Amino acid sequence: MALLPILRYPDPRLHKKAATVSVVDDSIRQLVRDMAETMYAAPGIGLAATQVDVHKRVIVIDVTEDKSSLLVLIDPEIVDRDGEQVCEEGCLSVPGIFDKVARSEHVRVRALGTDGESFELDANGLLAVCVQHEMDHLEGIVFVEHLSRLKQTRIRAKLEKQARITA
Ligand code: GNR
Ligand code: NI
Repeated sequence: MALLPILRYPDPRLHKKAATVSVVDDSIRQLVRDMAETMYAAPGIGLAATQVDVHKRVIVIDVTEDKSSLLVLIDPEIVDRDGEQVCEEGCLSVPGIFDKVARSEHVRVRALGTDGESFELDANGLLAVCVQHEMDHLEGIVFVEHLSRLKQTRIRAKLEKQARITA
């Protein structure tokens, strides 16, 4: 097991597009274990491989209060969506920044599990938000890119200043 370092916005590596996995082998299962450990330690409710500088389509999520239900999505695709919800989002790659983003209320996702088998999942509410937030990461999109250009500029300046102080 290993804790992986999490990239911080505005790192350009957060904008890389992740590659399809197709074959779930032991190296992918090891990545999933390390990502789960990193997510729980952070703590966060989700983590995309992009955030740990691995550009493969792998996501871990656990939205339960007691951290009892790890969900692993490999090569996820949204096969259906409806409705709209607005949720206050945060991101482990954008520490200290929280803002409202509009997402679909419901998504149906098809993905591979750690056994390499395809399955489908219906997600609503916070789980649906988290799935969409993590799938954005795999496309190189950080949640702040859903905000106004003015907010993005301010957030970038704030995090660049923070990075200079902590460097
Ligand atoms: O821990 C996280 N919390 C969160 C809250 C509202 C909407 C989305 C999220 S995901 C985030 C972890 C993270 O950055 N995943 O990429
Ligand atoms: Ni995030």
